[in-house]
Amino acid sequence: MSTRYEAMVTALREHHEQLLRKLNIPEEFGNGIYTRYKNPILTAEHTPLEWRYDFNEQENPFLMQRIMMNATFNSGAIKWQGKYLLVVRVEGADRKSFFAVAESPNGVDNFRFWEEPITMPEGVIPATNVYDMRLTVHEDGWIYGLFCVERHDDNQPRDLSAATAACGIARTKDLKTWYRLPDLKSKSQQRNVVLHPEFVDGKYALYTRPQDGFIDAGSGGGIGWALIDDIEHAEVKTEKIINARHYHTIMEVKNGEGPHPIKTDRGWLHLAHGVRGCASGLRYVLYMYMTALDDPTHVIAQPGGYFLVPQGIEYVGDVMNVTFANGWIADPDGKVFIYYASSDTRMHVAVSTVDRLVDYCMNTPEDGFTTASSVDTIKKLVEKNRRNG
Ligand code: M1P
Repeated sequence: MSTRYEAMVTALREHHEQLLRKLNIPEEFGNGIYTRYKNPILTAEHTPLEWRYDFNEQENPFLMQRIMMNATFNSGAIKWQGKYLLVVRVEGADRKSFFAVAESPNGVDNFRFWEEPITMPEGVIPATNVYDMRLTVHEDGWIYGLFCVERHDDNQPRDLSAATAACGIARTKDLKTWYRLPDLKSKSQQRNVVLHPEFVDGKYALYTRPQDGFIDAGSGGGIGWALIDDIEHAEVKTEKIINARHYHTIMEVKNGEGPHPIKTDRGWLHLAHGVRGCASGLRYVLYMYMTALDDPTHVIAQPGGYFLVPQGIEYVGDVMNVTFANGWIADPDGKVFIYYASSDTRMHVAVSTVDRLVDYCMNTPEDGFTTASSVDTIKKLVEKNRRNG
């Protein structure tokens, strides 16, 4: 290698290393519910240089990127052997998404990708694109990854953007070798399907999101629930809506379960996304709800409005005005790391605790669905504060 080339490579590696080692700082003066961290935890620039550059001077004399990366977003999360792991949706410049593991020692910075992306075995019908994995350590002993598999809709051969969405299912013991199971059978298209961590009535339980088309949730109604007899041939036979959409709310157009819910003494804590339309397009925000411990389909708390929305630079990206979460980690000490993506471009973290999130769910007023009701709720709080001096 020439001295000139060696200097170029060294500069590139140093620059990359600086980015990977950058410490993250909590933001001050938050909302008391969670603390956001200032820097994105993963961007396309965090992906390994070996995925992007050919370091052979003869074959790549200009030290060009041979394969460009576009985004790192919508990541599943798991605490694994003491490390905070994300199974990241990495998207290349060719628009194909793939899964890759990134790990951090503390959950807020120093995330590093494992050497190679995950090789996900193909299903019976190979997919064009796969994304948005939800990880579940199930009581059957496997770690499951449920994700969206996208294929061209061959019923519309002349429309090159017509697609179908279904739920892909894979399982692993070490996050390295994955075993693919048949895709979830369902009468409707499905995205945002999540495996509940426990058996319910002796069956596997899924949070579903029935949808009319690839984009359109339409008559689907909201987040559904289905019990599955056999995870190796999973089929939605009956489905009930457990978290419905409403007119003039943050989830008027669509919603979808985020990661699997966290079990607490007071019930299951759920994180989800809600979508509404506005003049600039769709707005994706995060919201929470809780369900009963003995019946994960029974909603016991539903704070009104959003929980987390894009702020500042988070508004900007490939798909503007989007926050999306499909991974969180609850530590044994009660700390909760909420991993969210902004605008289909980069990953962030916000930190809270189980106690704070339960308090948020139990004590945030519900949406009364009208202006009059919202004003009434505010006035009640003002009056309460007046009485308390
Ligand atoms: O572009 C925003 C999100 O759109 C889809 O989510 P949903 O199915 O709820 O509309 C997904 O493609 C998701 O990956 C993406 O972040």
